[in-house]
Amino acid sequence: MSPPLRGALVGCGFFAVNQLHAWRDVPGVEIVALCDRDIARLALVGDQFGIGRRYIDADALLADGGLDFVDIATTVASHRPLVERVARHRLPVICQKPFAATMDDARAMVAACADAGVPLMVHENFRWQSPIQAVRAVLDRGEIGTPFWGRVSFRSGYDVFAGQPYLAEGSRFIIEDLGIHSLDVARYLFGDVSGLTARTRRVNPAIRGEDVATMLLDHASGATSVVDCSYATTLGEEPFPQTLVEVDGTLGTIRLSAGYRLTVATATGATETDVAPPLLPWAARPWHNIQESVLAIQRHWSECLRAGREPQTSGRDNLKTLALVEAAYASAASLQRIDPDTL
Ligand code: NAD
Ligand code: 89V
Repeated sequence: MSPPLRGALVGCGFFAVNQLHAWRDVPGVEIVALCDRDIARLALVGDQFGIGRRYIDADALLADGGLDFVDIATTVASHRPLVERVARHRLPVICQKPFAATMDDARAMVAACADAGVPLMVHENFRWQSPIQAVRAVLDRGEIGTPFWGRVSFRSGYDVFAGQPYLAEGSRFIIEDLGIHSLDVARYLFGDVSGLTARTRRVNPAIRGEDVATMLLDHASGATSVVDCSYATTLGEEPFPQTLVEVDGTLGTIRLSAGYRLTVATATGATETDVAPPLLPWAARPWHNIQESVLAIQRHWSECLRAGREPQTSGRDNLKTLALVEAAYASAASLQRIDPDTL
């Protein structure tokens, strides 16, 4: 059996705890070191997971070596300096979403890792949620023929600011933080995008950025999709953090509805399946859907690293998702349709 892959995790905040739990469940991977500039957070998380090698500075972590990859779970402002530093040490690297605040920063990180000859994966996990995988499996089996229309929808009134207070502070909010996942799911299900039109609104007066976005995507395949997201939507039953999906194809339809119900309808009838994600032992509702996808993407990373394969959401691939985020903001500002390839 090959020796375990030794990883270091940089950024021990709110979400990193999920990543650390998930790494414990990925066979052949061991997180051997932690880094956070907040010494109290470093101690808390280090003690929780029994990880002794602890650093407040990523340079010191990298200088000490003994690593096979680095997993960056900090917020966006630190992504470029950290990824570039890891690339200088010629180590494979994972970077949380949003990959970058600008396309220039994202391209620079992709180039740094390519020049160093190391793999780079963006932790874009929503496509790895088992209900989304179930939708993709129906498409791949050709059951509904060729998709010509779709909708990827995330509408909620959940208080995300309690766990992630920084989300209330930026001039950009829902597209950059959550819509980025929905746009990636739309790419995953319907393919790359040739044009995007968006409208945004801020409903919650206590935050700076937009909390509602509606986007119309022209896919290169000829399909059209609507990607809509809101954190200003009060519903009878709070669906957070479910992504709902509708697909109309030439031979039938798919509906991924609230409560993780998947309905596939064709000329021969309709079937309804429960595609609820499992509740992992360390997971907690309602986050278990996201938590399971963290395990799935990290398992994918370890398999790709060992096999020398490019991960699905490599830095190179994620440039296309990030371009949709930029296109959405540009379209909302100009009220024009934007071709993401021009950004
Ligand atoms: P957080 O603020 O709770 O944690 C970030 C941690 O990184 C903090 O402890 C901070 O001290 C540390 N840090 C920042 N810069 C550093 C640096 N240069 N060196 C060392 N430590 C540094 O943030 P969070 O809510 O955990 O979010 C982290 C990232 O995860 C964000 O990019 C967020 O968008 C993303 N996120 C992803 C998902 C998902 O499903 N993929 C869900 C939630 C958050
Ligand atoms: O998944 C995320 O990126 C989170 C949340 C679901 C709260 O938007 O920030």
